[in-house]
Amino acid sequence: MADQRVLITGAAGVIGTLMRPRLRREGRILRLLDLRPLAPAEPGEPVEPRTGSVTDPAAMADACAGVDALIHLGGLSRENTWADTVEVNIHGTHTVLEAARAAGVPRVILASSNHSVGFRTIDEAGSPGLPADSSPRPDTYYGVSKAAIEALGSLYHSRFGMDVIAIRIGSCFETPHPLGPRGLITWLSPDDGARLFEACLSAPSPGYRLIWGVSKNTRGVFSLREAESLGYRSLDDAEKYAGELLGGNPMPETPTSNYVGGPFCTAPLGEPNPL
Ligand code: 15L
Repeated sequence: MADQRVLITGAAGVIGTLMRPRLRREGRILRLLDLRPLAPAEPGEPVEPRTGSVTDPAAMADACAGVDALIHLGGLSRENTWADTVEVNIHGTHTVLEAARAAGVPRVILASSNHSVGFRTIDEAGSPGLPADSSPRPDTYYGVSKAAIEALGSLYHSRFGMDVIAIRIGSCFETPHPLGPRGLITWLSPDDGARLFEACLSAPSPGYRLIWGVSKNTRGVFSLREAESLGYRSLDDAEKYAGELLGGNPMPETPTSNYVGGPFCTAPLGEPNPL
């Protein structure tokens, strides 16, 4: 059987770097695209490095040739100017989907974000958690761009029959620490991230899906049912870091702690920030 070829855009970014070793499989070639330099291939690592931008149709056409599935992580990962956000995230995702369609790539997995619904509240979550298809309530221009890419994915499924799964990713870092105690709610462990991407790659005929990308965190407020229906099983829980993150104190209450998007909800619109 021919090798499976999976293209990852934004492969040198935070999630791309965490996923690269974890998505390595016998019989799979990872084609890695980024503007930035990629770490060199390890001996025997089946990768095909490509340099290019997700906004460049020629680079995307080249990257999509012969690909069985595409994981689109490339783009701006936090707040930026409206112009840059539209260009890189919305126009970029359109360019990616268009290249995938033209090349006959049957399945695309899009990195959306919790910030497409950042103004939804933890209070409204209920059981089994905030539905994965809650309508958009973006908290930033960045969040608007993520809602737009979900819509683009839906369009490409409905018009062209492509399988498209948009993942509303929580906080995917090695540990939940980078954004403080909020990570106890939003963490997607890298190993769970890989389990989720594997489920998205292998689920038979998923059509268009919108799912949460989070671990089964004790303090989680997100429904995992939709991801589980694709075969995802989370094995991690941010709670093991609660002692370090809270030092025995309750979760701090801040003006934004009831919002899914946390501090993004008050960050100045259109200004790059370190969140
Ligand atoms: C995101 O969408 C960002 O890409 C990431 O840097 C984190 O800030 C994450 O959300 C989060 O909400 O923790």
